[in-house]
Amino acid sequence: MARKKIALIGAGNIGGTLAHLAAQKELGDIVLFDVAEGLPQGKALDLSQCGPVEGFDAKITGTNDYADIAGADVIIVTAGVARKPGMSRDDLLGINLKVMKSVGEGIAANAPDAFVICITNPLDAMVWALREFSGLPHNKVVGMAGVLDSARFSTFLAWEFGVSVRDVTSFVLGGHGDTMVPVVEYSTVKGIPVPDLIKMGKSTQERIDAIVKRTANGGGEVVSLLKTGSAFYAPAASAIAMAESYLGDQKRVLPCAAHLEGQYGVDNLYVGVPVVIGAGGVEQVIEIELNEQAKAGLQVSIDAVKELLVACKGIDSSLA
Ligand code: A3D
Repeated sequence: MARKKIALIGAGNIGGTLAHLAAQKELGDIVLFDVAEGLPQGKALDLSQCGPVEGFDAKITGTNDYADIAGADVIIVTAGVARKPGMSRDDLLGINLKVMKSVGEGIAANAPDAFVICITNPLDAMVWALREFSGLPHNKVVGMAGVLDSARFSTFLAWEFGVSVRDVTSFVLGGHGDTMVPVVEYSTVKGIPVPDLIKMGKSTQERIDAIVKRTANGGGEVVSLLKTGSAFYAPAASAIAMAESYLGDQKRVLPCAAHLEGQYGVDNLYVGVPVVIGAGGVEQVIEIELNEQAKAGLQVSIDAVKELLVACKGIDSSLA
């Protein structure tokens, strides 16, 4: 069987970490693409030299030419500018929209059969624009945010309850941003819902509320500590989980920014919801029942995403 090909568009902090993880897991051969000359080539050379030490077989190349992504099975997009302290994800909109245009065109011309995972912020708008610019089927273009946001939520819950992260399951819905909706009712420790754990005296509503708030500000907390960029280890690990589910037809249930066509009362918008990822790309969107508070939270989130799309259409008339 031919080796799979993973193309990484953007060879910055997340791109480099993605390449390392994909090589360690031997997901396939890896092409790192970036507009910066020398950056993808240098990282590819450095990472190739991890191979003999770590014992992985993966060909890693760096390029500034879209022709080299031809035939990619999975493409993960991190191209663009990351947040600096004091900058909101939405400030990035204008800059990264232009980047999505060039990336979308590069993918359409060279790898139209790929499964594309977008990470570039503001996520819900950029994944929508990337799909528009690339013209790929909606089920083959998806945004990474929910896996990361729920990983943050799960981490804090595991710390709170003093249990292994392996036994924590959590769900975060909605847009990636301050309006995300961590759903406490569907978050469990080994199947025991968090509200039941509160009743059992294992935590308090106030402490869980603080964790929900910390989760929604999870990206900002890392940005303010790093000062020179945004999180990259956990974002890369999250996108790799999505890529593995596609490549291995694992049919994992993962919260992702997926294209909604009527589900959750939303049409033609990318919003974070639980989906099944398998060989067919996004194979199912799972519509879970939400309580009134979560519904209202999701609506705020949807409205924020809608506003971003209006702004995108204002910047690039081809999207209108
Ligand atoms: P960074 O290390 O700056 O890497 C971005 C790379 O993109 C740089 O190497 C640039 O040279 C390159 N680039 C810029 N323009 C282009 C272009 N037109 N074509 C190809 N490459 C280009 O950033 P990063 O890796 O830390 O973050 C990448 C993106 O992910 C940013 O937009 C972040 O805001 C976003 N991000 C999203 C999440 C989510 O959960 C959604 C989390 C963390 C970061």
